[in-house]
Amino acid sequence: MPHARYLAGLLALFVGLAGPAIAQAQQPERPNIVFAFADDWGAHAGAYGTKGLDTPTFDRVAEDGVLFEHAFVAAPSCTPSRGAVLTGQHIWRLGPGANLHSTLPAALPVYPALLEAAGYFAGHTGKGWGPGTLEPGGRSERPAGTPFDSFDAFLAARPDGAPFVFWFGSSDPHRPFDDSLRQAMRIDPATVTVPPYLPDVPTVRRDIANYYAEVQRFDRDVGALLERIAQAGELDNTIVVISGDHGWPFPRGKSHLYDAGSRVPLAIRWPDEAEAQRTVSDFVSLIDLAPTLLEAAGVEPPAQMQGRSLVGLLRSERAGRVEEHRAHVILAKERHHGLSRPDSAGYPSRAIRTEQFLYIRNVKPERWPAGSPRISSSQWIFSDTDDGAAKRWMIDHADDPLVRPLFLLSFGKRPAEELYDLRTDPHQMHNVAGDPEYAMVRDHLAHTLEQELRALEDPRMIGGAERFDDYPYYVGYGMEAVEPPAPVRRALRLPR
Ligand SMILES: [Ca+2]
Repeated sequence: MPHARYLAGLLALFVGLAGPAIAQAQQPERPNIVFAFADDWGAHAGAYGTKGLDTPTFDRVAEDGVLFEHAFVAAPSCTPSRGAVLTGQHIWRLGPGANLHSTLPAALPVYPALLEAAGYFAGHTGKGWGPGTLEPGGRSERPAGTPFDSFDAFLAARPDGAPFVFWFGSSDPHRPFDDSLRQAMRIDPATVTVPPYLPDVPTVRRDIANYYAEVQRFDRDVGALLERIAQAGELDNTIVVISGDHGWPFPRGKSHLYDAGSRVPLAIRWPDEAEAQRTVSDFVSLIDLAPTLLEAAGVEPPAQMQGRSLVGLLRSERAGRVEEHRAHVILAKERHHGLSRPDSAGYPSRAIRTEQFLYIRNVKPERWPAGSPRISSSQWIFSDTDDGAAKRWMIDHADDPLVRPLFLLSFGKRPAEELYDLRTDPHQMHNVAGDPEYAMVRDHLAHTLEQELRALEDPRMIGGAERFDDYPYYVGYGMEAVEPPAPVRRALRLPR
């Protein structure tokens, strides 16, 4: 916006001549920024029509602002997803930060620090960047801002008059789950929706209901936070963003590039700037948030940020498809759990998600996508999928003829290319990459993906990608070779 910049320049000149008293009077009040970030929350909320799940806070923020139908993470794994949000860059630009339990090199600018340098007061509670270890990356400050025990402590430490940027990091709805929370919240497993890639059995229903309970706890905690901001008289000058770091922790969800792993809720409320009651269907990536928040605060995003500011979209007053160029997102995975495969190898893959299609390129199809069935870490096999009731049930029943097709979708090997037609297959279960009818679509998407990855300087395209398997995994426990359980061995036709 050259016009705005010109005006800002004039203002700066005027301020320089006239002194700070005028500056105070002329400068528009900069908005506070609150980012409420759930851990493992897929696109499930009342506002999205999820039955049996009560999310009044998220729904209200969506109602008071903009609800995004097509919001995706950069990667379906905590550490890289959070690193991408903070830096506004794709995960392959984060060096070791592309992997789980890694580090985030100090040379990468993060939006809370940039806002802090511009006079904001920056802090966070709970889970910020991570899990990982900052020291090897040479970083001395926490990427999400100074840690505080509570929002009240953060507010009390804020210098008079400074706008604030606050990261509310929850550990909900991350596993392990707790039956008693579900019972206290009175969530009836009979009312949950079981997607067709999971077996519809009581154990899975209870597991989903337990997940709903933690989503509701997150929503309640965000509600209490917003109440505190309102009591402090700041809510009308606060941008509120609510989202999650990747999809739900179920088979074929977290750690996978399907929607179940990569699509997340997103609502943004920006009083007086973003017209309320709008549902936007543009494809947005959470890497767009960093440049958005910087621009909203009047700070120029650094050139290396690859996300594209949503400020224009937020101010547009339009609903549905708003900005033509937001027609797809790019997704990536390198290494999730570091003890899933021999030699700590990852499962590198890239994807492009358009309105109608999901196209995935698996770079190493000879590897196991959810982890090897012959390696255990902390008593888990298939470590890329978190341990839990649904996963265990599928392992125990892997060779049941009715379960085996679903088991193979979540835990079996995958071809180099996957293509899903979302018009007929919204849950992305029927790979049509080899279907001659889809050859043109497949080739077009493969070409578009490759072009974009090159333009975005992905080592998987331009060279140097071997290092992603070599970066250290900063976790103490070890891996051991195991014999797969009999149902798994039979389902996968593995020799003894
Ligand atoms: Ca997570």
